Amino acid sequence: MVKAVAVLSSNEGVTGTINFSQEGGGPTTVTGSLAGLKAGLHGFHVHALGDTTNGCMSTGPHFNPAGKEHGAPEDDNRHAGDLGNVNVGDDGTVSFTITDNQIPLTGPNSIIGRAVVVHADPDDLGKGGHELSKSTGNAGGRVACGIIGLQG
Ligand SMILES: [Cu+2]
Ligand SMILES: [Zn+2]
Repeated sequence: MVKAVAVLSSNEGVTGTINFSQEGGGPTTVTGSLAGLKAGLHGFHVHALGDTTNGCMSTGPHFNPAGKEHGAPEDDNRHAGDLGNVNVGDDGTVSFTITDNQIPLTGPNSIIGRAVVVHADPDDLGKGGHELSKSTGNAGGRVACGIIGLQG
């Protein structure tokens, strides 16, 4: 079992912790809790870089080792980092579990050292018809992010 964690930081009062675990070559389980967000859907992605020298802006684009277009987690044509949306309740919090096959914690496409990013707006999953739909899902600003690091 390989485990990893990302502690989110934010200029906008958002807090949260995201845990990752993977057994052998199986899927990765992502378990998170977030607070301080506005209610509704927020895009949630793994971005390519674990660089927060310029806050969440320097974490690069969505992690995309296969060179695909932006999509939904269940799509064949998606970035590996496309984890869809999290649905925040009226109290500004959300707890969630995601299972995904494209974000391993070991091997050449490992997400260790990359970043998780929570966005201001919903991810349209590539289907919104906006000029940004096929690259970012038009999910708006980056309100919180954290670097994915190994956990014992
Ligand atoms: Cu993102
Ligand atoms: Zn994407």
